[in-house]
Amino acid sequence: MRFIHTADLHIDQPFSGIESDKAEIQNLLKTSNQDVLSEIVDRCLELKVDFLLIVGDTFHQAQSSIHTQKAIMTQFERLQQEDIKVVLSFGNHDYYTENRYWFEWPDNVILFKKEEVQTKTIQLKNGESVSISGFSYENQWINQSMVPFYPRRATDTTYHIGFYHGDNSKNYAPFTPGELPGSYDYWALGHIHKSEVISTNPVVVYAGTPQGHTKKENQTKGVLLVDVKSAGTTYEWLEVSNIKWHKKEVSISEALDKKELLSSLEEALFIPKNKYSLNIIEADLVTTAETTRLILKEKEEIVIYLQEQLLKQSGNRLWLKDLVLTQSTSDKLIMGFETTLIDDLGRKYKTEDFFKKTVSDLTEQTAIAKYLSWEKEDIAERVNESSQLIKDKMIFKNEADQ
Ligand SMILES: [Mn+2]
Repeated sequence: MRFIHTADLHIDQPFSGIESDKAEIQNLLKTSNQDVLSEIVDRCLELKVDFLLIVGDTFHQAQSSIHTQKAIMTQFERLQQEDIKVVLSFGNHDYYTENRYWFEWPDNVILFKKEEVQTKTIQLKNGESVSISGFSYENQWINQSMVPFYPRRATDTTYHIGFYHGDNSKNYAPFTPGELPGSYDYWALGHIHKSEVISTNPVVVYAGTPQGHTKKENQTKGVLLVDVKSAGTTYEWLEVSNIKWHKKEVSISEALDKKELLSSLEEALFIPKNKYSLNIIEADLVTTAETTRLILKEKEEIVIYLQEQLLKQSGNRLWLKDLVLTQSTSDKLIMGFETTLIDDLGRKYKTEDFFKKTVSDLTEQTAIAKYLSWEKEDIAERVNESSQLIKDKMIFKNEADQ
């Protein structure tokens, strides 16, 4: 038995943080989500899978548009023509309500519509069969674990797989993957957008979203191609995304003049041609205090300039989302003495007489004095806090080359 497992397509979710008014980019963003689904369907056809399993949140909104619904139905019809089934459940984003759909689902689509664990059976072309257990959301939240409702492994089908859309927080059918029946051949998880293999025996996997929509969603691996045989379950990731989010660290440690700086940045941010239609870059620039000051003065203009240059050089494949400035630690004040000196000074200030003499400028002012009085313990505490503050702000001789 062979199938593809995906989840959390969020097919009508916009991409956050891309403000280009270029028509090419606008068009790409408009069609990108649907291209991802089309790519998944291409893979199903190529690899001749038995079915495509989608574990919730196919739509970003409970009320999806006619346009999006039609696009999805069209893709599912492509699978129907090759007699490939689609097993679809609904998550917390696209929780199921019957009257929201404008079209009949094609006959090859097996829907889980109920907020209760159900088991459906598929007869495979090679004579084998599979039981599939899982549930959908009919509300935005499910506040109880659904784990207790999963049946024992079926004895009347060759295989048994389960799916679960949720996590361990209180609104999303709270569970931990370790509680799921271990006798199933595969557990297809949805809801968490980061792709993650939770366990290999049994195989329990969060597919993650196949297409990231925000800068945080840069750890997605695609969809899973799963093969289940009597000898066991194997899987591999298939990358299907169009738009790739990158977090790129760029370091410029030498002092550069303005002209050199711009060309160095252009060079450092460039990503050679790859399979993605668009690469979104969030750059973290680590540089000297001087360069940081130089860039900060005209940051907005610099970013706009770099965006234009990168688009042009890459043939509209690169989009600089932001340039975050981090000052390198080499600019921290390096002291010519060691931390022990601070401790020595601290001991001196902790003696009551010395401390009181030091703060006498304050305590001798009558308006202030009535609010200030220090017990011995207070003094020690103040001095310790101050010493720590100094240690945090500076780099000392004994730490400088660490
Ligand atoms: Mn979800």
